Amino acid sequence: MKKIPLWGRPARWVQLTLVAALASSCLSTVSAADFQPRIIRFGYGLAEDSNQGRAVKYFAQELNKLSNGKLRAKGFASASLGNDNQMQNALIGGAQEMTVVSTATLVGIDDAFGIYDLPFLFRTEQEADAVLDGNFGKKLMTQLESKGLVGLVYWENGFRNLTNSKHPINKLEDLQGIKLRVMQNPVYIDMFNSFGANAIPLAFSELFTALESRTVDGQENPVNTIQSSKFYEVQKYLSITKHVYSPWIVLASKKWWDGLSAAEKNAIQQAAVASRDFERADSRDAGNKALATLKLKGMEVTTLSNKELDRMQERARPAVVKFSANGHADLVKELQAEITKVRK
Ligand code: TK8
Repeated sequence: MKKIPLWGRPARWVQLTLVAALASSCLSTVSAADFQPRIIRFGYGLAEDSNQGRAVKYFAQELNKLSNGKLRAKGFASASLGNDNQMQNALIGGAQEMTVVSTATLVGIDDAFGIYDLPFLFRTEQEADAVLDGNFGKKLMTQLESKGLVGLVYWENGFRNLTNSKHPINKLEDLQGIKLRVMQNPVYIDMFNSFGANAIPLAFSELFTALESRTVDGQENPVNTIQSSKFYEVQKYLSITKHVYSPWIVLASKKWWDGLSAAEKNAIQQAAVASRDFERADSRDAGNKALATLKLKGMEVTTLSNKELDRMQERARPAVVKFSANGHADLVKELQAEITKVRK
């Protein structure tokens, strides 16, 4: 039977508008039912005015939009909820909802996370993005669930460089006897000891004071962090070594996550992906400017030659061999194969 319209066939744009209006009203009904008002405590180690702080803020804004204002992430900067390890444990226990930490500091929970710290692994940020966002990075993230953590995305901490207060470092031998703070991770300890430095593991939250009081002579971190943590106030020499590409990982408490609705989980995932893209672009942009700023602040910058970097890589080989031998040989091979694939 032929339908007789009550009025003339509506113009195409009217049809489209009606469909859009209907769709959005459905969406908002769904979200009203599926989102509970929640405050999400999102702790992080760096200053509010850092690439980390800006990305946490961006995440909070995105999540706010995606949940119609129901899910409110509140950032806690400068390790005010605890250092990386303490926050991981707070997430596992359910006392805190979210954090972003260096993957390197996860080794106490899953020692496979030492893999990203093997020296001179990635050559470019793009290689790192492809491996971290691909199957390899996802697999490692998934492993964390059995430990009580949900990995959401990787952000960029960045290529790490050396600073110290003693003298310029132009070659491997210049590191001899330098008391160098490293992250609490055996790969770093082995690596810097093999370079001849005296590696001292310490939480990031204690680092500025340790440098200021000269408990340690130096440290290593990306230029963005050297700037946002004001290390230029207590460190004179910066050496561009890019010895490790260091990822950050955004984590949620599994205990908390399991109690969320599908819509809430979905919104958090989506906001996390958006924050990842924002953070990487922002970090790279800030990184390009940071070196000039650090020079203006009085730092003396040296860039190590490729020959010296090759020597460092060679010298650090035992750290790689040891990590492999500690039950990670297959994982190392798998990662090397991934990198080769990405490089082609
Ligand atoms: C911040 C740390 C920092 C890391 C370090 O909490 O400890 O040196 O590079 O970014 O995770």
